[in-house]
Amino acid sequence: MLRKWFAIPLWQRVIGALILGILIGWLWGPEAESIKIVGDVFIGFIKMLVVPLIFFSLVAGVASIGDLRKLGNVGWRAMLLFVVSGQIAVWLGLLLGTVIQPGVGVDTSMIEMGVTPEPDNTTWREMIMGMIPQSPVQTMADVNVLPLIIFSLLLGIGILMAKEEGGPVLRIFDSGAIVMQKVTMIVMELTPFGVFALMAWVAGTLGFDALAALGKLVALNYAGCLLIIFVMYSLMIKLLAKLPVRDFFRGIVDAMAVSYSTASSNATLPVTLRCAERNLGVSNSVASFVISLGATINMNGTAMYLGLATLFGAQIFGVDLSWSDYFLISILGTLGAVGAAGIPGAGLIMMALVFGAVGVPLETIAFVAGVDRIMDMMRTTTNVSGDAAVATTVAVMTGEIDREEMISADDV
Ligand code: DAS
Repeated sequence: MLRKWFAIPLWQRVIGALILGILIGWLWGPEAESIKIVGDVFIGFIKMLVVPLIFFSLVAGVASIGDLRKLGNVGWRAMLLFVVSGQIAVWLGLLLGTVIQPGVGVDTSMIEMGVTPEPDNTTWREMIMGMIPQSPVQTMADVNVLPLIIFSLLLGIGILMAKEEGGPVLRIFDSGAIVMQKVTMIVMELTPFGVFALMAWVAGTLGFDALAALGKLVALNYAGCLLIIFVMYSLMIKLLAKLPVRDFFRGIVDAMAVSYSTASSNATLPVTLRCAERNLGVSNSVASFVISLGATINMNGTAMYLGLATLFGAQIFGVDLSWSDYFLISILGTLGAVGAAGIPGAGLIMMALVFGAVGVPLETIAFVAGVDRIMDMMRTTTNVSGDAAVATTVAVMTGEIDREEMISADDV
């Protein structure tokens, strides 16, 4: 029985759980709230992964560059493209959420509200000091993602500068990153159960309007991701890398398929690296640095989603947002995407980072968690495609690409 269960691809089990959850919830009614605990346990385990995964994968990613000079030459170009594309993505999410308003008209009075976070009124000085990892262990204990990222980046660069002496530490982080990916796979096996429980709760407690609003959110998530992939990345490849766009997408189609089915940039990493090096001719050092780092910090699909989902949460709970809130969301949405690890559900957890700053209730996370996986699949495809696009563009800019290696879209 168990063997048969695990023989079914996870994403198919999740979609089945989603449909069954909606059906049972519809039939069961408001009492379905009694199984929400199963979904909350699932979300708790995903939160458990975030800190160790960011820490190990980011340090290993930076340290894998191998040569500080290359980090400078390749690094600033990659980081610039990461930040600019991330900003465009999050504003696209804000635009879609503002124009379409997917959360308007949902009655959420039935949701038992926890403590709604007050809008964060810290001054900009406090915000800057809050990003400094003054106590790295406390930063991890508080799941304070931004100072954790800074500490991880510095540690990776320190390992680089230590050269041979840094070897033993690098090996710890390389294997730690792999171990955390395996732990992630174990936790992901809980997804069907969590999705079933959360969808039964939403369908039974909040009814059809809520399901229709979630349907709009999923549709906007896909629309935003497709725009990023086929407009933003196409322009990057055509105008900056000056390469045939069709050849680029032909080269990364395997990585897109694996990222969609696994919903994990980290799990797709080996395939993305192989596509970039074998199909696009990107050099190993540029591919390994840009794509490893990108798998952890370059997540344009997630950034777009964080902007969209924050507006969705504000709309379903009737929270008014000002223009300064929009700018705060754009900054935190980009940084939240930087902090999100390349694991399934990372975007779901990063929502808490953004919601808290603008006073959107965290209950939104449980509300959308049931459909998160089908959105995450598309977000991850967008993230991975972005890693490959930036790696290819930077490789062309730094002369680290062998165009002879590049396969043509006309190849069978
Ligand atoms: N699943 C994440 C990734 O691997 C993206 C997300 O959760 O938004 O890129």
